[in-house]
Amino acid sequence: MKLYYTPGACSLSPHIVLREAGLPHDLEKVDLKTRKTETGADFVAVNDKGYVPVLQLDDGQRLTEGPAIVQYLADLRPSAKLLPPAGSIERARVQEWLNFITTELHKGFAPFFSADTPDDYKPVARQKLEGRIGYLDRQFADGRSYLTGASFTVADAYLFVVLGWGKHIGLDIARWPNVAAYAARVAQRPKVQEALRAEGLLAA
Ligand SMILES: N[C@@H](CCC(=O)N[C@@H](CS)C(=O)NCC(=O)O)C(=O)O
Repeated sequence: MKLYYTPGACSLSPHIVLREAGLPHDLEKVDLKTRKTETGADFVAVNDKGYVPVLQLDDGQRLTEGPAIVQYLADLRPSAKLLPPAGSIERARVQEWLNFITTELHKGFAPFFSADTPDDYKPVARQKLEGRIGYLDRQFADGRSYLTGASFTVADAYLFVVLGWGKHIGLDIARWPNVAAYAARVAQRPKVQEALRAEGLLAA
């Protein structure tokens, strides 16, 4: 399997999941500005949508959309317990979080990364995003270690990555102590550190 990724982008989520699941993989870095990969390949020919992540399977098929990729990966290695069994309410809870992260948080950050966003929309977008992070903070107030309880799941990999973008837009997550403690906890996981190092985001 090969993951097309850009350092620190949402592709870091499946990257963490690959390592947490112990799945052998290759990585190919993508420059989102030039749309070229590190081998000089045209990334748009890899994914016509033009964005990471892309998971290329050994038979050549390509899977896109982060939430779909992480569930696929977790199901390849059930023993890693990154996702409860299909059909269970626990599985639906993880999917509930994945959907929240992708629509309310990931895309909540998107206006700040786009040069086309009108300046007068930014305070509106920021207020909405801050409200969503406040909701997260209230959820973690019950002392849970991870989003759905005591176990790390694929949703935690995704949330950790998205929270890391706060620093790029002047949003200090220390304002939400439970969320900040959670992010620090995930950052300590050996496989998370391994992924960060492999993307050049943490000193070797
Ligand atoms: N719906 C996609 C969105 C992926 C996405 O937003 N990728 C960003 C990086 S975090 C990207 O590659 N953006 C470049 C672009 O859209 O041109 C998913 O959930 O995987």
